[in-house]
Amino acid sequence: MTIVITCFEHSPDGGKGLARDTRVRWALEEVGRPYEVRGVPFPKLKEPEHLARHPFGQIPVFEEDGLVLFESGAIIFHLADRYGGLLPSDPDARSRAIMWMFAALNSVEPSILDLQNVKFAEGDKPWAADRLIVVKDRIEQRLRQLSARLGHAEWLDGEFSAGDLMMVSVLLRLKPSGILNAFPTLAAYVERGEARPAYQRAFTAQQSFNAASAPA
Ligand SMILES: N[C@@H](CCC(=O)N[C@@H](CS)C(=O)NCC(=O)O)C(=O)O
Repeated sequence: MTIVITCFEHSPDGGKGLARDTRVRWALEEVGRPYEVRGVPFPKLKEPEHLARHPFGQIPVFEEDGLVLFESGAIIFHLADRYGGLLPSDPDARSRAIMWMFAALNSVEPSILDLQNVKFAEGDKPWAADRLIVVKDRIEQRLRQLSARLGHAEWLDGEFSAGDLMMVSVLLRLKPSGILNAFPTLAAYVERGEARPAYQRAFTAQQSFNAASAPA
């Protein structure tokens, strides 16, 4: 059964690993499943062929043996649930790892996305500078709370889990802003995630894919 993931034909970040296919590639590498990649050009994202796979016309999409999944959280949970290795066997620890996946996606990622929106999509609005201050405050508050919880631990709850994979992936999106530098505990946590061989393979794969499909 071949796994196929769909990503941007040319990622807007040019292969810096910030598009959400990287987290799916990382999870696939962690659980040891080979996969193929379908690149979709930006204009085709909102066309019927892609919308049949992803109702919001986005990436990533995951396909395996007739199963089609969108939403990076759902895809990574599916991989962790089906293939093992990313969720603890102890039921309570498993629930906590899933809790951290939700925390990353629902309580940490939204303000990070707001930062990208206010910088790039809304930068020309008259209120952009004020909004930037509010959004940065919100991010920093979350990072202070997360940093306090992580403390000196290596990972969020014992062994590395899908919760860490998701949290590190979300925090990585802050890298270009430099905000993480003020949170050394979290910066070191992100570095531990990036140092994992599975992450390295995923990063290199998305980078090579982007290099190969870059316009001449
Ligand atoms: N909640 C979704 C968000 C998906 C998403 O925003 N994907 C971006 C790329 S990382 C995208 O496709 N953007 C293009 C668009 O929205 O048109 C997930 O986690 O998979």
